[in-house]
Amino acid sequence: MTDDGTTTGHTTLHRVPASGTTGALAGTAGAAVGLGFGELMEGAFESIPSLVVAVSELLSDYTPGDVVRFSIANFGASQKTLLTAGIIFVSLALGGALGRSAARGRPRVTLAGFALFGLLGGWATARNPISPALGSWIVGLVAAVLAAGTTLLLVRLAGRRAVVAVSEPAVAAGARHPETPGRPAVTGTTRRSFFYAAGAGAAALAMVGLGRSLRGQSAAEQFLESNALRPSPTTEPPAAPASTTTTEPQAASPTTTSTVAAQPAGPSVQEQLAALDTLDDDVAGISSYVTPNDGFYRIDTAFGRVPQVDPGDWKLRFTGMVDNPYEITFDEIQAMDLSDHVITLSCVSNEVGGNLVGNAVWTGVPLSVLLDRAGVQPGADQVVGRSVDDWTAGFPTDVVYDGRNAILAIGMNDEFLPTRHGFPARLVVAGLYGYVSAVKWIEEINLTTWEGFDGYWVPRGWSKEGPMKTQSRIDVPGGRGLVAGQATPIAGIAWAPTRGIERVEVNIDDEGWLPCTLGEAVGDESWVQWHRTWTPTAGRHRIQVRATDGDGMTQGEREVPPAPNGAEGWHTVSVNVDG
Ligand SMILES: Nc1nc2c(c(=O)[nH]1)N[C@H]1C(S)=C(S)[C@@H](COP(=O)(O)O)O[C@H]1N2
Ligand SMILES: [Mo]
Repeated sequence: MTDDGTTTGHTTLHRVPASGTTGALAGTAGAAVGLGFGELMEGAFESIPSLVVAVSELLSDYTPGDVVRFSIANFGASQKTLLTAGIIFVSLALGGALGRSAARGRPRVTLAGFALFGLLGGWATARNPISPALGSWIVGLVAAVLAAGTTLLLVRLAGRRAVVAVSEPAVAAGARHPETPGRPAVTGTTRRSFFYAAGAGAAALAMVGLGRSLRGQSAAEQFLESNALRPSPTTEPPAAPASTTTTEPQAASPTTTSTVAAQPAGPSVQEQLAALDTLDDDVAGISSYVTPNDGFYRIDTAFGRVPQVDPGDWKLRFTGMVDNPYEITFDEIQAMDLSDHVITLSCVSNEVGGNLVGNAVWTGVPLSVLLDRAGVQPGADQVVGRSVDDWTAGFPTDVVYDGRNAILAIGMNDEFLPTRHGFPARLVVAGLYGYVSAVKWIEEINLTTWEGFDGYWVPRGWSKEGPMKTQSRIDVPGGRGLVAGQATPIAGIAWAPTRGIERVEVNIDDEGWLPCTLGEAVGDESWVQWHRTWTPTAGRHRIQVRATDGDGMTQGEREVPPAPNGAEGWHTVSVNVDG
């Protein structure tokens, strides 16, 4: 009793072990401090991902194929947010359980638990291909020490400050944990330990905030801020008077042969786009012909901050079954002959009617030119791209040489690639889903055999080959605001790279397929906009769309889910028309 209580008059200030609730509170706060430390380190060191992010990546990597296959998208934004939130929640809850153990007099369980946490965090961080191994382990272990230390300290503080009025006889009788007299004091203790835990929680949040503020601009962001893909038009010298002018009115259509005849090379993609008769201004609510970078869908396995690649250090290596393995720098690529291509990119996870699709002007170098320089050996029938974050995708070598655009892109819609879309360089292969081709933040192109390697999503249940299926989507009408007797557009987009779209039809209330008007498009690798005017009657209506590709194949009615090789079916919308 001597070190547990001091006698003051008729009562004893008695030390009571922290209650379970208090312990849980302490453990939760401890876990928060550990996680907060991870955020602080992420901000302080560019190559260290946050612990939460690292564990998210770990879990997503080891998610069994079946789970991933039937999940909505291969790591779209909402799935990532859910997983990250789940990890934070579970960490705090487990921290709470470990705190409870400490309060129940089993601090070793607490220590062991947090040590396991630290090992998991250290491992998750160390296995990230861009983080230093030793630093990662240190971060994990220090986080564990801080978490365990905070928990034990809070539990101890709660216990020591428990002021329990105990009558002398009760103490004399050996009542260590007096029940009835203890109640009011214990309530005070809980309040106080809540106060301490809140303090630790605030410290955790402060570390998160400090980490965020330390997180400076990456070299990639600095480069993007001060460099432009093309000199801005105002800095260009005035155009020299040419014998053939490309601005005469009859040259407005990109398909007129006179333009091509006047310029042997043909109009540039920029010129074609400027002259293109899109539906952008004609139909309210239709997807713009070119998807702006800000609005372009993003799919990848990167959690937290996307890979930040310093273009000054970066190299792309050509390896494997090639005669001349070589590497190329960002400057060297920029000095090459860059060309523009309008290519629609879609995710295999795109549901019928979904928005994991975009159309952009990609600027880059043909992959064939780069591979020829490496000298592809006979039998090397697979091209595998690998990113700085160790994501991979493979496709047949043939597609590089079959006439479609398969490019190493450094530009997207007249800008350098945004970091989210793969800065400094990525692959874009027309007609293939992103998961088998469109490697962002690429650092290696490896030539191998078809059997020699499976890209990231293949062992996770997605098809090895991913040719894009024909899809069409209704953008408008969206649902409400329609008035009977008032003409309204039915409009959207359709795509079938590299076959192109020949025809789009809509079917209203099963009354038969009606042809739609197509907007102009730059080539068959791009989507087309389509529309048709409709004057509805009052009531509920169902609209369906189907497209026919350049090979004359029409989308079928049968519904197929995205896994394992792309969704099929007619996009259908139902609308209510007011009388
Ligand atoms: N490094 C890397 N590249 C990647 C992915 C990835 O997870 N990591 N996902 C691919 C998938 S599944 C798609 S659909 C496209 C999406 O490209 P976007 O985000 O630029 O639209 O990127 C591809 N490239
Ligand atoms: Mo994808």
